[in-house]
Amino acid sequence: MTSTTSPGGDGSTRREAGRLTAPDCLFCRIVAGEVPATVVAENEAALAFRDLDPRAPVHVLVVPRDHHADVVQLAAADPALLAAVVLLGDEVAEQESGGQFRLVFNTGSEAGQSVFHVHGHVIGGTRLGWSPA
Ligand code: DGP
Repeated sequence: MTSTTSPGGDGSTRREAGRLTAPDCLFCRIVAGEVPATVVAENEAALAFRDLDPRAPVHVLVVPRDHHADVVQLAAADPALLAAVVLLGDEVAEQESGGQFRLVFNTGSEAGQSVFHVHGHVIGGTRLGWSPA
């Protein structure tokens, strides 16, 4: 069943088959299997797949299956889902990076966010320097 309510508080979201989705959202399309991605871990709530443009030996994106534009909107709307995203990131890091990792949520275009479906960058597999700029 499809409804046009916007329980995420974002006028562009829709609930489809029990999931919050947004039209034309790239990561919603990856979650739906419409756009291919290399999935490395998943559960009921979230999906982890390799970044197309890796910046480190381990660079995986963790996303909630539901559409929320950024990490602040996700934290406000569904804190348990944010925790599920973080824990899936930890699972990926345990598999691929000895359990040590950086988790980055770019928030806003000035901060480097280019896809407005919240995603954490799980970065690791090497000793990381600190160079946010
Ligand atoms: P951000 O700039 O923080 O919004 O990160 C978006 C990331 O998404 C960026 O590192 C590249 C990645 N990306 C963009 N398009 C695709 C895609 O189609 N597939 C995959 N796997 N990653 C993508």
